[in-house]
Amino acid sequence: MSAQRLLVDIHTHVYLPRYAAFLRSRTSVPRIFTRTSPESGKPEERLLILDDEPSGGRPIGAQYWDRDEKLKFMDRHAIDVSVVSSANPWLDFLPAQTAHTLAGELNHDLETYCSTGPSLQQDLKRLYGFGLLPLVPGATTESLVSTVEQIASLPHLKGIIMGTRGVGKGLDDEALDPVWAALEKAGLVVFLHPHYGVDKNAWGEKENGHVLPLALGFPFETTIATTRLILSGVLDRYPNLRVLLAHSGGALPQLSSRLASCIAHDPLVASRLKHDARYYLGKLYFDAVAYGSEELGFVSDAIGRAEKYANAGASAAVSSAKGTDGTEKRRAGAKRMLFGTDHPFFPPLSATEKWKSVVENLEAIDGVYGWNEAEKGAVRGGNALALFNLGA
Ligand code: 5CU
Repeated sequence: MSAQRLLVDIHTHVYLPRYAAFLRSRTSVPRIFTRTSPESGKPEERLLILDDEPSGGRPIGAQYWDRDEKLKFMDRHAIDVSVVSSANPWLDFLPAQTAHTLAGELNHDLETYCSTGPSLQQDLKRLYGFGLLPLVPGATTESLVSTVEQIASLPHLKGIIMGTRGVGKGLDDEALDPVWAALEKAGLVVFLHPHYGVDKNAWGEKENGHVLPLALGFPFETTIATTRLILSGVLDRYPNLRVLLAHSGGALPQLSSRLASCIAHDPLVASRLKHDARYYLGKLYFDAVAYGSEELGFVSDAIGRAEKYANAGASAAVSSAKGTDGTEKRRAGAKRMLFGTDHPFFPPLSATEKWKSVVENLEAIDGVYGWNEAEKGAVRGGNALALFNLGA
């Protein structure tokens, strides 16, 4: 099949068997525990990962760890290639030495998961992966950098997935500079993914299940973490660092002009950045896990206009676009957007042939006004092949 027609899922998770076993050994969140099902009276496993999740947790099964289940899901949705990442909360909750050891083991496990899996064609496997770094308070630079080097040496691992806490002080912590430098040098893609959300009781008290934390809390967390990354100048210091944002960058595209304006009015940061804040959106990559065509179109607009803010200092006014009409910007922005599913999260509530979450994300790509077949194909798979340097 022509590379341009491949469907590549870059947002798809696993709890590797070693990690799932580790969660089973725990008595506090995050954990997997067994209870007697109130419906069937039989034993069933449950997953508890989010703070404040109801104590019964949620169902968990083989689709979270079994590679055959991942491949079946891919086949059912005509997904050719998946770049698989460990699901949250990664190693965040562990002491530094345990996190270091487990990261090394899980990276090897993921390499085996991918390398011993099927191939699509001679030079292209069906599975690639994002490794894990021991990003926890107390992690040494040596531990982090040596794990970057380990991942870089594993041929099927193409990046790392990380949360928003860094080593406890967020992503604008200078202690991470050697890590950004090592990732940039190794050419590994950083997949930035949320876990903590925002306070469940913010502005109200009614119980809404997982809706507020997942629909808003997760993307708001990504928005803040990425903004901190931008404000701290990381993207200026490491211009070749490739960062992929989960859930289409949350609210960052929508808020980026407001961000630029606030920077321009604040002496603390006005002279710190080389560019207007909007420029940095054009340095980032965004998954297309937004479930709506209008949202994808808007995100691509915000990415596609970034170039016009190049070299405009944070406080400089930018008055005119550089000769692109709206559709051209939208099409340019599509080069940095990549299809994803969030599997095995968001399973359908009742049996269906295809998962609504997948169908919606594909339909969203298909329906973006102004994207032609080239852009749609690129978002479905071509951009991923280029970003991760997959295939011929
Ligand atoms: O449903 C959820 O909690 C999640 C999660 O934890 N991580 C994720 O990537 N998607 C959904």
